[in-house]
Amino acid sequence: PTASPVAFPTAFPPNFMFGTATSAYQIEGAAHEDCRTDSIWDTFSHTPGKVLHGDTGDVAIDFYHHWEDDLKLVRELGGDTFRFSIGVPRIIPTPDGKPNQQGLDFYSRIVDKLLDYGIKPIVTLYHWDLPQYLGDQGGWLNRDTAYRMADYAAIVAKELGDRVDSFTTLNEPWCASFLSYGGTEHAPGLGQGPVAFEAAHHLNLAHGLMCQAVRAYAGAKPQLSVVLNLQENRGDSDAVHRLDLIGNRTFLDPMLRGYYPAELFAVTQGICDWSFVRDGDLQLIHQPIDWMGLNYYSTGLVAMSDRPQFPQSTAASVNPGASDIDHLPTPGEHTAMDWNIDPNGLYRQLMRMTNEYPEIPLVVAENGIACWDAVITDADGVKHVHDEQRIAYLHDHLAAVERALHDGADVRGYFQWSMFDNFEWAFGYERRFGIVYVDYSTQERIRKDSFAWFRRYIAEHRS
Ligand code: PNW
Repeated sequence: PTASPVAFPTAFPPNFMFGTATSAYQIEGAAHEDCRTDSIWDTFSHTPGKVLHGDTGDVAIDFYHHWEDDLKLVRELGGDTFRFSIGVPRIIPTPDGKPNQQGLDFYSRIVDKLLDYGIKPIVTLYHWDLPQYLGDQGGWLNRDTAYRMADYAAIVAKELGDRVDSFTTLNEPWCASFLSYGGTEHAPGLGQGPVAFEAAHHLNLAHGLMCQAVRAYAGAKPQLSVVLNLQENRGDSDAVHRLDLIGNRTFLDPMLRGYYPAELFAVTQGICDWSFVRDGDLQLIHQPIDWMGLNYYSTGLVAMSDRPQFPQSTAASVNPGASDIDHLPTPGEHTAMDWNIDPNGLYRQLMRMTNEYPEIPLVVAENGIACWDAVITDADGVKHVHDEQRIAYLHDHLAAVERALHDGADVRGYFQWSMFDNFEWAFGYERRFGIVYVDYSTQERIRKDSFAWFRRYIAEHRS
């Protein structure tokens, strides 16, 4: 099936949420101001060789000091919502668990300003900046981390829950477990393959406990959600099936169904005994939620190889239990991340969720593209960024969302990643995802052409 062109009238339902997304460590800077302490990403980015060019989030786009002007840009864009995350080490900077009022006040001011502007804040509670003191105790391999994060969620819900009615527990637990504990590319970069399942289980547990904490302490009836980056692959059907089991159903099934699939235990036999799953955990994880966020960027191409499935149970691997699967070069146009562009992958993913988990409303919580953006001064003497590739990408992916809506998917929102250029994790500042360009030497903000394009798109499509 193909996602474009769209041959029917606009499908976006009333109250569809258009917006953009950001996360704390990627934009804020001010790493040691107002009592903030290190997160595992501060430690990781300051470890030589981990992040491209040795970039760190120490300054980032200095949103901590530019937030008022930056939120004016958010208002100018005209979206209904703004998705941002709370920096955990600003809120609970020390192992004693005491809340830091300066940190809470920062986010409280942001919430108030957004509400002033008529923009709905969507608060992500965990976007990867685990306090280093929890990292020192094993991070997500320590079951206690889930309980500590629930305590943190309760504090945020108490402080902001009178004004914020939409909380996301976790952003992309796959990255926070498989890329971070299985592989080496994300903090803490442990690289111990199969332990990723244990980290994933503790993240699942944190999701359930955080849902309970927010529900207990926030206002009337908070909207709860979680955001996953489902591995979207094509190619050999056995390979696609196994990667879906390992990377996707490890999160989808416990969260939405209250079980781990039996096939997952079978596939991981010999590398993971799942003894970390305790009685009652699955009931805790299986909390009612209001929507499932999906972050979609690209589609992979996979095939079975001649290698054995388990060379070494402790080998670094982002896909433990899949070492016999090859990731092939993808066809077609690629982005500055070298990710291929496949809007139909977004359509397929939305329809797959609609068919297999029909009860849960969906939100495209991130979608966007890194481009080799360049600032040029046009004849008008004004600085421009002509990012036609980004405009085409957004256009085609929004068309895929429209097509999925038309075909019965219950999609409630679309968030472009990202409002601003920012710290792109292991790729530092070289890769730019923003619709607003940031000059990192002056902190000047320059609206890219895609900003004007998305602004008009929202104005024309919101109801
Ligand atoms: C997501 N991968 O990260 C995050 O939610 C954002 O913070 C990030 O900036 C954005 O996508 C763009 O990368 C991912 O390697 C990072 O599969 C890496 C992967 C997937 C998502």
